[in-house]
Amino acid sequence: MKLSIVLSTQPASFSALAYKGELETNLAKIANLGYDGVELAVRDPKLLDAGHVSRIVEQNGLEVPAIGTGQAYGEEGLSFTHSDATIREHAIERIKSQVDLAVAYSAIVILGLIRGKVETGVQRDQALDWLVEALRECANYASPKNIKLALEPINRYETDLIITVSEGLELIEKVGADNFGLLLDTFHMNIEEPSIEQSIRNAGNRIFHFHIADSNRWYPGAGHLDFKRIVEVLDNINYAGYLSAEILPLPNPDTCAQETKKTMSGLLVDLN
Ligand code: LER
Ligand code: MN
Repeated sequence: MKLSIVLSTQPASFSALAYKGELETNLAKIANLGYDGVELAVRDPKLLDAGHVSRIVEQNGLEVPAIGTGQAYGEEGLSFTHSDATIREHAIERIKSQVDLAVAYSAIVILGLIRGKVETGVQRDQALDWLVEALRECANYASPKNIKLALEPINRYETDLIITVSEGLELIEKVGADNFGLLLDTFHMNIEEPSIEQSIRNAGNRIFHFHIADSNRWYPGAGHLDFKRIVEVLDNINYAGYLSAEILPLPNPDTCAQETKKTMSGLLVDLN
């Protein structure tokens, strides 16, 4: 398993971002702290100079394991389950453009809040149908480009569509695409899963990506989650992807990044 941390390429209202903007400075810091990769949170690939970003990523010897896309929902209201067909279509087009961006890094494209919610006046079954339809279209688009999509079960306070790992696994069955899997996030699992350990086992090889944050969404070690056990279980199921820190920038960005690296490297070394 390798370690990464989330950096937002644009200003964003979402709070659990250790680093925002200032790519040159922040990517150098992340590399100097010993991270293997940086997860990029991108609102709209059109707002990025992708060549420039790739050069800085490469200069710092970092990988980009995944691209987060939730800001298109948070800042612009795009969603796969909006009652307005034009907005659903824009959400799909936005994800296709994220797939194109991901090709340069062989990164996983994260589908978080862009799934939307069951809107007032919309039946749950209708929302789920729109969701499955959108996911199939995006997975079909991504497949020949060898890009994987990972849907994240997100806690009940942020959405009401796919909040648990078992709902995520049911959705995978419905979508039926090999390049469609899950992103598990310890912060959400701590709220929704009866057992974090059992849910990780149930998801098994459908775990494409993994977010780490402690129970309070601070850096691992600042709350009450048992990261030693979480890492052991991931190792047991042969998870070989990234552990990506999606954490509040507290007490400040550099300290939370340092503390995450210290705690997680210690646990990963213990596995060997
Ligand atoms: C995004 O990865 C996430 O975990 C959500 O809480 C975004 O709102
Ligand atoms: Mn997350």
